[in-house]
Amino acid sequence: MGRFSELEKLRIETDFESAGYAKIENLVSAGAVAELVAAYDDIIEGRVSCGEFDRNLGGLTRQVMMPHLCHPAFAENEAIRNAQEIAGGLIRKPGPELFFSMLIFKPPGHPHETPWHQDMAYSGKPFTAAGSRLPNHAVAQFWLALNDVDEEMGCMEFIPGVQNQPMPEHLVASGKPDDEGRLLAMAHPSRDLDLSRAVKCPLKAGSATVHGYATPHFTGPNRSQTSGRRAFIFSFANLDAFSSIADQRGEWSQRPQPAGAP
Ligand SMILES: O=C(O)CCC(=O)C(=O)O
Repeated sequence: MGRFSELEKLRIETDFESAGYAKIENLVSAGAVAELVAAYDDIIEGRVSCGEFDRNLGGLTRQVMMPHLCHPAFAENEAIRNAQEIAGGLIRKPGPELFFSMLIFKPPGHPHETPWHQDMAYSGKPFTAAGSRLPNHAVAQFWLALNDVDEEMGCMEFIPGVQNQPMPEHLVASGKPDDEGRLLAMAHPSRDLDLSRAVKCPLKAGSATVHGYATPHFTGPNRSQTSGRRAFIFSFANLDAFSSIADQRGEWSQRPQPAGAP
């Protein structure tokens, strides 16, 4: 017996397809949250070193890339196992393997937002050209809250239903354009998105959102003065969805580029 009923899987797939993202209550148990928090804090507090994978996104926000390479708790765990049950349906490919993972940590009082962007913008360097199209189901990216996260702490926000439109213009918001850790942002979010339709997704610890490669999203600063915002983010990719449009992608590589992709 898996984590998800057939009905719940169908609801998540339907939301992902129509809105570009879905919310998943209790992706993992409290026990799994406690194990992941302990591992997370080992890295964030410096007891376990991730070397050059531990950096600041755009020079601003702590981002640890591929934490499974430095801490075994992130390589195999309940979050990945449970997400795997539904990821195949989301990316339309059975038996998906983990593609990419990262931690994005916003300590108490962290002043920086993660600006509106689509993850597919990171496929090109410095960013994918405006007007490009990639199927939203090319990637399913899970954003797991490891503590309660509300709007004040910088929860995920999405614009639903625009994931099949051509990609709006992005720019390098911060960092060097050729750096893997550059931070990208939509150039004209209030012109290209209807921000009044933004849906905020506060989450309890252990719950998650999952969004596709072309779904616009944003997180605000962490205004809490007491709680850090711990997000464990990981994705599954349908590489066929990339190769099927390879000839339209100019200089893009055959493989989606996860590095830096928040
Ligand atoms: O956690 C954040 O601040 C941003 C996360 C994000 O952009 C993503 O998961 O794609």
